[in-house]
Amino acid sequence: MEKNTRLILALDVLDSDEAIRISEAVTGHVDAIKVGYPLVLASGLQIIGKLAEYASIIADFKVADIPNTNRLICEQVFDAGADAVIVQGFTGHDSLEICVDLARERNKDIFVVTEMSHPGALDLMQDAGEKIARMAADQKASGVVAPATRPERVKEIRKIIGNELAIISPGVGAQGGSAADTIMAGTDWVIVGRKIYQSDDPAKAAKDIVSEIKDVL
Ligand code: BMP
Repeated sequence: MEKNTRLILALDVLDSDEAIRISEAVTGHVDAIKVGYPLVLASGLQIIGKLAEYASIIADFKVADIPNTNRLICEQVFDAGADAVIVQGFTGHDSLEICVDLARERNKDIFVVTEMSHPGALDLMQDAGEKIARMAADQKASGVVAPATRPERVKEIRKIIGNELAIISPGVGAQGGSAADTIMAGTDWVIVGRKIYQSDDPAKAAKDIVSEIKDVL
């Protein structure tokens, strides 16, 4: 994934025509499009290949199973045309390792969820987040997912993983996080969904976020 705009669109719409229309509109303003369960369950796995014409595709399936099942899932998703898969880290080193090995074989990326961006992540996940970040670094994953709603946690996670791994951060806009603050805290890409795809002018919404990012670089 090329680091140009430092913006990833989270495309959680349900209709494939709408997904294609928005993807076309934001081409050049985003470095990747994150596609997850809402769109894939509503419109089929083949949507990944269609959207890959517009940007790199990060498949957000938060894969969280035993190693063999994780491998089967990642194979399907890479075969469908995704450039990267998001996996959970809390399942442990072996479940992660099999995904990272497969991605390496295929020249693809794995991003590992550390601590999530919603308030409930503080109940259980935050305690494990730093350990998961360390594990992702040990296993040489491509990067981690860390919350834009808590830039101070992005800073902590950056200290743990160093500069070899990327950080991608959801939680900007609808969840209250700021793109500029998250970039300044050390994230590589911010992930933005509703603020872009619910806008009357998704291209302008994306452009505005990119200029906010450029202002602090
Ligand atoms: P929005 O900007 O509309 O809040 O979308 C954020 C996107 O990032 C959603 O697809 C959500 O599932 C995802 N996400 C998140 O919000 N927080 C996390 O910790 C991890 C995520 O993948």
